[in-house]
Amino acid sequence: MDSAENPVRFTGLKLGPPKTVAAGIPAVVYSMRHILEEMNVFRGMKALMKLNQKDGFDCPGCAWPDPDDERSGIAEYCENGAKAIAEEATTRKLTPEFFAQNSVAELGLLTDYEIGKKGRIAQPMYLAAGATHYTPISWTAAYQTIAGHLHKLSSPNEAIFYTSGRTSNEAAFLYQLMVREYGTNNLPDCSNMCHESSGVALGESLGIGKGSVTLEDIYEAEVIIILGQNPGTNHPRMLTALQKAKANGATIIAVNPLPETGLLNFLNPQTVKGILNIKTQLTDIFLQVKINGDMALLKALSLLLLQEEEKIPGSVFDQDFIEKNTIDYAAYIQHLKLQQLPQLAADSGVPLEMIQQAANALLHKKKIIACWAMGLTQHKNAVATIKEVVNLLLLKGSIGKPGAGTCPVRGHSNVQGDRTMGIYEQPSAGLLSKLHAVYGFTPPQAHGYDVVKAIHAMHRGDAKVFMAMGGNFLSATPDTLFTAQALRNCDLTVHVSTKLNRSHVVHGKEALILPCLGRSDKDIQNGEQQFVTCENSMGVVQLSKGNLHPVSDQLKSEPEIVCDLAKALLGEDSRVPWEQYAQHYDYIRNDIEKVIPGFDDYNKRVRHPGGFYLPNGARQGRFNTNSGKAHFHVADVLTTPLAADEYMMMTIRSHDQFNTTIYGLDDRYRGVYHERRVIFMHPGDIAAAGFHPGDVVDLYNYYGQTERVAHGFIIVSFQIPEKCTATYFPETNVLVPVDSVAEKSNTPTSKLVIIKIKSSIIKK
Ligand SMILES: Nc1nc2c(c(=O)[nH]1)N[C@H]1C(S)=C(S)[C@@H](COP(=O)(O)OP(=O)(O)OC[C@H]3O[C@@H](n4cnc5c(=O)[nH]c(N)nc54)[C@H](O)[C@@H]3O)O[C@H]1N2
Ligand SMILES: Nc1nc2c(c(=O)[nH]1)N[C@H]1C(S)=C(S)[C@@H](COP(=O)(O)OP(=O)(O)OC[C@H]3O[C@@H](n4cnc5c(=O)[nH]c(N)nc54)[C@H](O)[C@@H]3O)O[C@H]1N2
Ligand SMILES: [Mo]
Repeated sequence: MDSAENPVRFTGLKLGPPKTVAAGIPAVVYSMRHILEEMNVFRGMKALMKLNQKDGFDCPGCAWPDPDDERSGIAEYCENGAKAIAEEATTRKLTPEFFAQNSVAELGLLTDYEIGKKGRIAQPMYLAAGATHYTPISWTAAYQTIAGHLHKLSSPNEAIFYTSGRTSNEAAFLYQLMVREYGTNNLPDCSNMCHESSGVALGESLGIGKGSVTLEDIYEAEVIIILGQNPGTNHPRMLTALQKAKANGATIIAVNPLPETGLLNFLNPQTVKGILNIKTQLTDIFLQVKINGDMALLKALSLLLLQEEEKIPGSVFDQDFIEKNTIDYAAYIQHLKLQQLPQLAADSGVPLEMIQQAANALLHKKKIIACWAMGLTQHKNAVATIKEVVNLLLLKGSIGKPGAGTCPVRGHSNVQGDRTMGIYEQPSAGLLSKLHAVYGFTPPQAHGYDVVKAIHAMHRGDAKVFMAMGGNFLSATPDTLFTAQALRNCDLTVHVSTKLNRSHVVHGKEALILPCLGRSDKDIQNGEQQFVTCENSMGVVQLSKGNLHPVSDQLKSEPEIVCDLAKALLGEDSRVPWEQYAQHYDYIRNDIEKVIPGFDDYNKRVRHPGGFYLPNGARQGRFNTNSGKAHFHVADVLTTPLAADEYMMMTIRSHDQFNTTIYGLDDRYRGVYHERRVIFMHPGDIAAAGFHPGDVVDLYNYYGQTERVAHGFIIVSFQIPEKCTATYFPETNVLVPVDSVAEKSNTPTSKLVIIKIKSSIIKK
């Protein structure tokens, strides 16, 4: 088996009933268990006390915002935030002896779970050409190695600079600055695999690639529609906000192929009611769509509303808003009228009566919020579907007013900030001319590679150096074996990382691992403690200041690493004051303010407890599109024809992981314990195919005449629609074809992979 793949090793599946309530006391117990496995009580409590506090650090978990007003003094975090901290603040570390004892080939035999548990990387490590083991290297020699390789390239466009979404604003700004002064826009990021479709759709529809709502809006909303998102696991603090909305009378509609526990009921562990076991029912209407049935469902909702509107014009739609603020309404209505309700219901997988019930809930409401995540963004027609969400909001005038709007719930804690700072392979002309005006160098104009294009470029041999500011490129990207070959083709791969991961063991001819401080670590430069800043999912910029003693004195902060590398790479000719930036981060922020709109008075405003909101046109009802109006968009429903032995597979997160970081082997809410190699199937499908729950199967994909196979998955019978299946990411990324991407956003279609399921040769 290729070391790029997770080895097939069964860990002993146990099944229980799926949970009906999320959070509550068990969540508190589980989070403490994870913390105590990794560090002593004192260090654990020290970290948790500062998590998401106004003078503390931003949770490295998700990008859900913190309340503007009161924050719980001791616990403004969730179970999975605590796990993220346990993972990062662990006192285990990887010494040079560890790397001397374990060859790269041996490390490749570990599962992602085992790799992650090894601890923090404690010193820079180098893998020489042809070597079997990583050996320690000085920081200076590491920078010289990278600079040497980059200078040898025949064009800066032969290098790729990836970013994952934990990188702070300061580090991200410096990184894109270094990369552009060096001469390329090859800045792919995790966003390309995540909310890129949201950015494209919202940009074209509403003139801003970000969501429009604030937390206050959530509290005020009359109806909240949650599509393709599992907040109980991935954004647990959102449940508190939804609970508040419910208390204010909101109706919640959940659209998902799975009855996710977090969407159903919630016990808030931070309230007396929660501790006394008094649960809040969150979802009022659950619409169990088929995978990618959302577009048909949304059209059915709009059509049902249209039928009522036509009976009494102005009673359902906000005609005033439509008239003043939108274009292409007539074309959209004409298109809607051509749709057939029974067909839409069939395509969505939801009975028409249920859709009618949801339409009734929307009928006379004007304050509607739509929240979504990967269940919408990672499909071939993702951009069109998200535009369809916007169409529905526009019909109701539910945008640019309190209690209403768009809420793409971001993933990584600073993924939105990284983009704001210019981490983008398609920079705007505005950004480039600002960089020129402020620094005096001429940035490259040609667009660079996104993630999928970067994989192809390395595979073809057109790109030869790969550097990553965080993340786990190999495991996060599609088509694992293809991507592995792409990385192996490189002359040099470099990772700035906190923890060991599979991308370190699937490497270029030479490889470097540069260990950096994490969010929870204390960052001291020039004798003074520094803070960095992050932007959350709702456009609030806040400071983040770690408070733990780093596990090794050889760790450097990301901003310092970029400054030092830039000096080695760009030398005396650089127009950027790298030396000064590394002295104190206020200098970086002073210059960010000159380049990036919305950051006036940055250093002052970000020191204000709770930070500040970035400007957001759509929030104020201004649409910065080419027409100056919000756009209705017309697109047809996309169906996926399947042969009798084919199924749709979505790749999802378990409750015990953060992307490719595996905290544990349980998926508690779904009732799956101690095993990740499972495939969720409908009981009828299991029987029809002649399988039994517990059987071990291999999964195949044949996109583009290439056979892709993932061996060894145990069938779990689950309440999932027929012909739909689910497996965990990243184990099944081998099956996601690199060329199966969303139109316009180029995001891999990780939520719809066509598979065949066959009995496995592997035994449990
Ligand atoms: N603890 C924890 N927190 C995280 C992360 C983590 O891994 N662990 N990851 C972070 C990141 S980077 C991100 S992007 C977010 C991800 O947050 P989510 O998007 O919630 O993550 P996924 O597990 O990919 O879940 C997608 C959800 O969409 C549903 N779904 C799949 N296909 C469809 C479809 O076609 N239609 C509909 N309506 N639903 C569908 C799935 O059943 C599942 O409930 O979370 C962030 N927060
Ligand atoms: N099949 C499938 N594939 C997917 C998805 C899916 O749903 N299905 N989801 C996609 C999504 S939404 C995303 S966002 C991507 C995620 O892609 P990535 O962001 O590339 O992956 P992560 O697993 O979040 O990266 C984890 C690594 O980041 C490093 N790290 C952690 N904290 C820090 C830090 O503070 N600084 C630095 N420098 N490094 C740090 C650690 O070494 C850790 O091993 O995966 C995508 N891939
Ligand atoms: Mo993400």
